[in-house]
Amino acid sequence: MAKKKIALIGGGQIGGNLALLAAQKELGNVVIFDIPKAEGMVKGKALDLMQLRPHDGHDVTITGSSNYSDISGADVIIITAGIPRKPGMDREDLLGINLGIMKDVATNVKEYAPNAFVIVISNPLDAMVYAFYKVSGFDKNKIVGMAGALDSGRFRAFIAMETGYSVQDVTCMVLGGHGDTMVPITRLATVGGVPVTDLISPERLKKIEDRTRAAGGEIVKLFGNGSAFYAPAQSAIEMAESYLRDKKRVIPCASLCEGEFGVDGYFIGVPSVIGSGGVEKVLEFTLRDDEQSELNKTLDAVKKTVGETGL
Ligand code: TXD
Repeated sequence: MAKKKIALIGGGQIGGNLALLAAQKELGNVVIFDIPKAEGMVKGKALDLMQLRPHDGHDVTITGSSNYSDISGADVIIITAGIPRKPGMDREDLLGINLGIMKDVATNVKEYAPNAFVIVISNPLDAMVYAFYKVSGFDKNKIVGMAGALDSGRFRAFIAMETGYSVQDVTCMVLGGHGDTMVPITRLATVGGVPVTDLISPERLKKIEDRTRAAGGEIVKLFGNGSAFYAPAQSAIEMAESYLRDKKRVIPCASLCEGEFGVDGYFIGVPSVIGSGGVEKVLEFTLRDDEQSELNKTLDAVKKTVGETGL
């Protein structure tokens, strides 16, 4: 069977790690695309990764380019094009610059890879995935935003750090916008099926929820320049793999809701089934009143930023 093709639009901190992870999982041949001034960087990363292959034994090709024609026919597109936050910035502060970039990216992806499954990572995430949808005209099931996988992973990591139990056995979900108003659904979090509310005090759980919401900013502050990239890259690769291998994983993703959870016409973090059809289904479930009001609050934040796109 012919190898799949994964095109990474943006070959920076996350993009470079996406290329490494995609190659190591042999998801397909990888093209790292970036703007001309970064062409040397992506060609260098691609060459370095080609030289890593003998150690890993993964027979895929990795190339770097600043020519959009090189993404032609990609099966999966993962977009990190844009600038990351600096300390003191909210994700929403990136809108002005990253919206212009996303419009350009969407136009080119529509031209060169019209049948791809598109995973948007760039911030402000919920507005950027919406912008891609509006500009590209792609079907809603072929576009998804990566945020909930990362935020839920952070929540899981903090629960495992608190309890000392294996991260493998911690399950939970974080819904809503990728921002300070995101909604950890703590009542459904378990360690090996045991509710976390039976393992961790309410006070500690509140601190873990707050740390999850602020986790991106915590790393931005530590770095001083740039934001997280290892966990975001792995989170997006899980989504790409579920699409390419039709795994039907249920992952919190920014998917277009058309009535689910009382949301209509916005991309927001919800449990999403990812398979060969792309976002095949949003798994809706009954929220408690307090959870629904938190979701409504995060939806208001998403609506505000989406409104500023003018799309
Ligand atoms: O969970 C999430 N969705 C977030 C997303 C998690 C972490 C980071 N988040 C956002 O991803 C972050 O706020 C940024 O908006 C993006 C990318 O973060 P990254 O850390 O990878 O930023 P870099 O290292 O600056 O890489 C961005 C690359 C860089 O190489 C630029 O040259 C390139 O984007 N770029 C472009 N590529 C293609 N086309 C255009 N127009 C373009 N402009 C810049």
